[in-house]
Amino acid sequence: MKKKARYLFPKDYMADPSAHVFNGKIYIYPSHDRESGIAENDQGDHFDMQDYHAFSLTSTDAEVVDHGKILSVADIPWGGRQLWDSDVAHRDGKYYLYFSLKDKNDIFRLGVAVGDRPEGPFIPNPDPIRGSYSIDPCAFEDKGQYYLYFGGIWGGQLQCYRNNKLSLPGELPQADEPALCPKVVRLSDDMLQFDEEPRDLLILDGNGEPLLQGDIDRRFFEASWMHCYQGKYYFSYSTGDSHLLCYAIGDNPYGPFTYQGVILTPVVGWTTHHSIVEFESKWYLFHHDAVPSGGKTWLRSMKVTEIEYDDNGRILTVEGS
Ligand code: FUB
Repeated sequence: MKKKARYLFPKDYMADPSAHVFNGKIYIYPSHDRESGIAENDQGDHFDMQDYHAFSLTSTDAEVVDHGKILSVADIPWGGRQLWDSDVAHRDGKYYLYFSLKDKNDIFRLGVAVGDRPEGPFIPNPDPIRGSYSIDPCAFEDKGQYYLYFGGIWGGQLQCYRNNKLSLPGELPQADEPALCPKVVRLSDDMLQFDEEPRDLLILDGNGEPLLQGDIDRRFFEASWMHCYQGKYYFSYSTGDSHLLCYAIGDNPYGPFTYQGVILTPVVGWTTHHSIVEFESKWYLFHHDAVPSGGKTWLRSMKVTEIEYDDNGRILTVEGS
């Protein structure tokens, strides 16, 4: 029988958990929530995080090891404020931590920091990734090539870009127009830059039409994740203001992807965010909610629960708490 979802680190507030299996252990790279006293607004100023910790565990039941601080805003030469979601990739013995951070002009960029071990420490590059923007990088390896998926609307600033160029004042499409797409880009062999212009990742409905901006229960908002299951590519994401984690399936890392359904119904708190990883032949959803903080949306706690697929490869919906 499937076990109940488990809070992973009750001692502190950690959100947006990106989980990977490195050297036979699960490593988790979350955002480190804190009480900053900044009032809540639609730009997300209250998510004012300043550092990251790395965590590991030998099984989903095992004790969670906190490896301590692996990167701080203060270490990042171009950094301004708000260390949001991050992710880590492993290539040729090095670990690459990709992160979202506002620069000194309050523009979100993606940065990269390099370490020799999965638990860090990570040394940041002196500049953000050239041509990067918005938030929520997800690193994904496929047949020896590495890709980043990214983007987030509202406070994540994706609406301020068209064709990868800043386009102010940054309006969302109308409700009956195609939704803003998440982005996908191949990384350079040294893992430090984009190797091409970021591309739109199209999410289609069952009729092959792009999801519309007004389709708030299905269109992309933020929190990209990619995993493969039985040869298919599963792109999953948050719908933000309708508080769902959804997924779409494609045949290759660039897509297009066809919308399939809900992975996780709304949790306590405004944001919902996740990663999906296979460990010892079971599949797990790492996510967060704001139950332990009494619903404070900016103080979230990371959790893990097992997920299952049906015979057609559809993910069985998990009820959020
Ligand atoms: O944690 C800050 C932001 O909240 C993340 O970058 C978003 O995905 C949302 O979870």
